[in-house]
Amino acid sequence: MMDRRRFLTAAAFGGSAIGLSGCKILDGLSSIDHPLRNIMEAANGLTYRTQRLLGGDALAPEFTAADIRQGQKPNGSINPDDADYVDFGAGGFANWRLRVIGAVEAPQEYSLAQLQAMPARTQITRHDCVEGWSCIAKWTGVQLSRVLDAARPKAEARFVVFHCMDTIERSLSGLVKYYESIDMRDAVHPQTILAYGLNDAALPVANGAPLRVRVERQLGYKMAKYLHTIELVAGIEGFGDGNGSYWADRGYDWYAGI
Ligand SMILES: Nc1nc2c(c(=O)[nH]1)N[C@H]1C(S)=C(S)[C@@H](COP(=O)(O)O)O[C@H]1N2
Ligand SMILES: [Mo]
Repeated sequence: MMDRRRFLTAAAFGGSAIGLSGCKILDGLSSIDHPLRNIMEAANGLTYRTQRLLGGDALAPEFTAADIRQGQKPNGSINPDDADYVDFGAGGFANWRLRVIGAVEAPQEYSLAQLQAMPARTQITRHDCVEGWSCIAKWTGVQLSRVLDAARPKAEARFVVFHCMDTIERSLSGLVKYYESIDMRDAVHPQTILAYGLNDAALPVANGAPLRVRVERQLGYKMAKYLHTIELVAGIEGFGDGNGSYWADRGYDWYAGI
């Protein structure tokens, strides 16, 4: 299969119509994605649809321990002062639970120890922040697909919403908690993990303790930290300002493919 970046380059140079008309020229090829149309129009539909057209399951590059040059640079919220978070942290996260709810047959609740007892996946990957920096780090966690399987998603489940404990914004209109969402394709991707370990140690508070998601084929802001609930939904318009993520609500692409 053709490398995705090369395909995108070829697509971009293959016809000026693509460049001029945005992603419209691909519309006829992506009728299977029809229910997602509104989201894709609002997001960067070219990369989203191109990746799905190509199968959507390519792996992000993985590196070796020698490629880890520094600790994972913390960004965004790095020390939540939300009361529930502070309480969980003070207790070593023993009382913290991850809830799996929404369009599922069997809602679940996990302690950190229960997640750590599930089969683990470790991967050394590069984190690319939209601000322009990258870090290679070693992440350990449980594949999201295992957690979703246990909850038995209903047929209508199309997206996974990640609810976080940190207040990312305090404005006149109130407090805003960080949230994110991905589609089921990325959710069941083998490298999409719920990480509790970073560089062979427990995930630090600054990087999202006790649990954060890794979505290795997208930009850093998709990788929600400080998780407390995973919600399966048919549509993402019911959260925040309706764009599927804290940063998408502020103008960034919902689909942040790299
Ligand atoms: N809950 C939560 N998740 C978040 C953020 C945040 O502020 N709050 N920032 C995002 C951004 S922009 C980036 S680059 C990464 C940073 O992860 P790190 O602190 O482990 O480097 O987390 C993402 N996930
Ligand atoms: Mo970021």
